[in-house]
Order: sequence, then structure tokens, then C-alpha cells
Amino acid sequence: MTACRICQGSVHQFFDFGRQPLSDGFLRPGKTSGEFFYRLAVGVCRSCTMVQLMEEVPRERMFRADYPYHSSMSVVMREHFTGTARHLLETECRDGDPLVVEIGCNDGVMLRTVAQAGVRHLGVDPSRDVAELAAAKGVRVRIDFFEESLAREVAAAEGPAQVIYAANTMCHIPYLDSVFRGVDALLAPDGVFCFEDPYLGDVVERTSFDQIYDEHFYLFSATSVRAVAGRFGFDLVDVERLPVHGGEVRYTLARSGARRPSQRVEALVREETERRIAEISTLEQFATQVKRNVEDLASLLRRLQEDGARVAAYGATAKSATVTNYGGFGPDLIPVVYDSTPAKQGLLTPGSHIPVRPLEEFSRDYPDYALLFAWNHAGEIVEKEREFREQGGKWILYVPDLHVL
Ligand code: DWN
Ligand code: SAH
Ligand code: ZN
Repeated sequence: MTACRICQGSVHQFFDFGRQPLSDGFLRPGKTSGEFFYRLAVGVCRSCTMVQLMEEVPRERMFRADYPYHSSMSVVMREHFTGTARHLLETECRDGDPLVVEIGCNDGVMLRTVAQAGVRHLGVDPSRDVAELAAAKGVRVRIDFFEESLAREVAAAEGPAQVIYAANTMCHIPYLDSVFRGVDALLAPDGVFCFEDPYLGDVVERTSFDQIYDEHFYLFSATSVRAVAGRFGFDLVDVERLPVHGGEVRYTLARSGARRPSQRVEALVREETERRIAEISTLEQFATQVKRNVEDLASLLRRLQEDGARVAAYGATAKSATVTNYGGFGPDLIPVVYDSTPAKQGLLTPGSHIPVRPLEEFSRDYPDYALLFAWNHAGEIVEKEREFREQGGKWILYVPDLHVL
């Protein structure tokens, strides 16, 4: 039995995706031997309701110099983070000489706006190549993992932070105890710790099972975040549901008693209880639906192959590693995946070894069907690639269930 990473309670496993590679472990053609695998299984803590992976992948394997995900590839995400930065500047940074610290700043998609406003800031990210892209945008960045020791060092050198922010990063960090102690050491008495991540409520409702992979160690809810915050002397004072990445929640935390929690916190916790999103029966139903979605996708791909249709995938996402490796989909069913990220092009997808090609080649020679691995960017991509459909192409989506557009 596995103990909860947060409270040591017992964790009930509700899905096992089997042997999986690093979701962002793209490989050089001809260099596929010795690939790293681990067991991807997910469970829920019976005590604190935190949904978490049963096995932890060492952080240095995932977040390394050549980590290939660049946050700025999506126009919608760039706009989202520009808006986020402006909002934080307006609401939290009006007085004095505030410091904004971002955990997991990646290529500077959020902090570039803070830098442009001339506000003191520091991005912390262990992945060198993306951190260097941030630095090239004028962002001050430290290439390292955020944890207690680093936070103490930053606090000593720069003084307290008015805002500590993280997007799609807190759920990547199993050792939240160290992060919270670090936030405690670094945050100003009236400061906010604000983070946004995929929301368990949306994952369960939409069967967006591919949000589960090595980097996403936790799947948060207002209930579980409020509980973990409380253990470390913080209150959950606000929640906001966000449409990005298929449904996320932004959690705002403050030191206990420093701010009055908004009504929205209680309302979302109540909704989660009523919807039973972290109950074993609900998660078992989710598991049944996941199997159905993947079986449906497998049948469709096999049928299209028999019919001689040309199939390709769009978006070499980290998420899609879960789909291809659980479904057993390789280059025989999906001969190519197109992606706009230079750092992924020319490589093979992890585990499934599907060649990644530049987007330009997609429009040069449309397939009959494009499997949209970047389904969370469907609005942006379907609009940008409208010519594909005009020429008779069809999109395949597997979230919330299998459908063809
Ligand atoms: O949490 C995480 C999120 C924020 O980013 C990380 N653990 C890793 C990563 O996950 P992902 O790879 O599943 O994220 P995305 O944003 O769904 O990836 C989209 C992929 O599609 C990128 O490789 C870029 C590519 N893309 C494209 O080829 N054309 C994206 C857009 C918008 C496009 O138009
Ligand atoms: N904030 C960006 C990036 C998300 S990808 C966005 O929302 O698009 C997750 C990022 O977290 C990666 O760049 C990774 O290198 C970084 N990361 C992982 N563990 C970290 C840690 N302990 N401290 C700081 N950054 C971390
Ligand atoms: Zn627990």
C-alpha cells in the first residue's frame, strides 16, 4: 500500500496505465535503446482526498537542460499569461518595490510582462534551454528547482516576495512540503501564493485522462488544496475556474488569518462534495470511461488503416504519451505527428516512436484524418488550420469521448 505524499493516509489506486516513458522524453531516431520507463498508476488519498501518482519519477529525468516544452507556442496561452501578469501587477503590486517570484517560469511567457513593467521579479526553473529563452526576453531567471533551501536563499538576498506564482508547475512537484516551507520563508506577511493547475473536477467530468502522466504528480481540487495549505499555515482565500488546458483552477493562498476567504472557496468545496469528485465510486466510473475512450479510438484507428485512409496526429504533447503508450499506438497506426516546437521536430515520440515533423509539412500534404493530441488548444488550432477542413480533412478528438469533426 502506498502512503499519501501529503498526509501519509492510505491511497486507493483507481487506474493503472502500465509501463510509460517520460512524457517529454523525445528521442533521436536510431537512439531508442535504453529508454526509461516507469509504472503510471494513479490513486486517491482516503484521508485528504489528494489525487496522486503511485510512483514518482526522479525530477532530474523530467526537468533537464533540453526539456522541450515551450509555453509560448500557443497564442491563447500567451494572451492568458499576459492577462495574468497584468492582473497580479494591478491587484498585488501597487505599493513600494514589490517582488514577484515565479516557480516554473519556463520561457518567460508570464514574467516577460512583469519585466516590461519594470517590476522586480525572479523566475525559477530547472530546465536550462527554456530558462535561457526567458532570459532572452529580459526575465531574471535562476536555473534551479524551487524548494525550501532555494527559497531561503532568495529571501535572504532579495527580501520578501509580494507574489509567488506558479502555473502548471505545483502539480509537477511531489515534495510540496518543501515548497510550502519555502513559500513560508519567502512570502511577505500580506503576500499571496497563487497557482493554477488542471482541475480534478474537469478531468473527471471530461474524461481528460491524458492529463495524467509523469509530470502531473497531483490532480488538485479546492478540497485537497485547502487541506494541504492548512497543514503549512496557509488559507485558501480564492479560487477561479479557468478555461485553459481543458479546465483548470487558480488557487490563491495567503498566510492563515491574513485575508478573508471569498465565498467562492466554500462554494467550490461544497460543489466538489456534492459531485463526489474524489470518491472512489466516481473515480472507478472515470476509469471505465477511460478504457472505453481508448478502445473506441483504437477501433477507429484500425478501421481507418484498413480503409487505407491517411492518418496523422497534431501536437506532440506530453499528454499524448499516455494515450499512445496505453493504447499501444505506434507509427503503424499513426505514421507522423506534426508540431510547431523546433525542439521536438526531427525526434521520435517517447515510447511510441512516432516521428515528429514541422507543422509546415502538415499543410503541404494534408492527411485525411488528424488526431488532435493538443485537444486543449482545439479552438485555436481548428481555426488556424481551417483550410484543412475546407479541403475535406477531419479532426479526431478523444476528449470527452471519441468524435470526429
Ligand atoms: O503541464 C504541462 C503543460 C503546461 O505543458 C507540462 N507538464 C507539459 C506540457 O504539456 P503538453 O505538452 O501536453 O502541453 P500542450 O500545451 O497541450 O502542448 C501543445 C503542443 O502542441 C506543443 O508541443 C506545441 C504544439 N502546438 C502546435 O504544434 N500547434 C501547439 C499549438 C497551439 C499549435 O498551434
Ligand atoms: N508555467 C509554464 C510552464 C509549465 S511546464 C506554463 O504554464 O506554461 C512546467 C515547468 O515547471 C517546466 O518548465 C519545468 O522545468 C518547471 N519545474 C518543474 N519542477 C520545478 C521546480 N521544483 N521548481 C521550479 N520549476 C519547476
Ligand atoms: Zn492524504
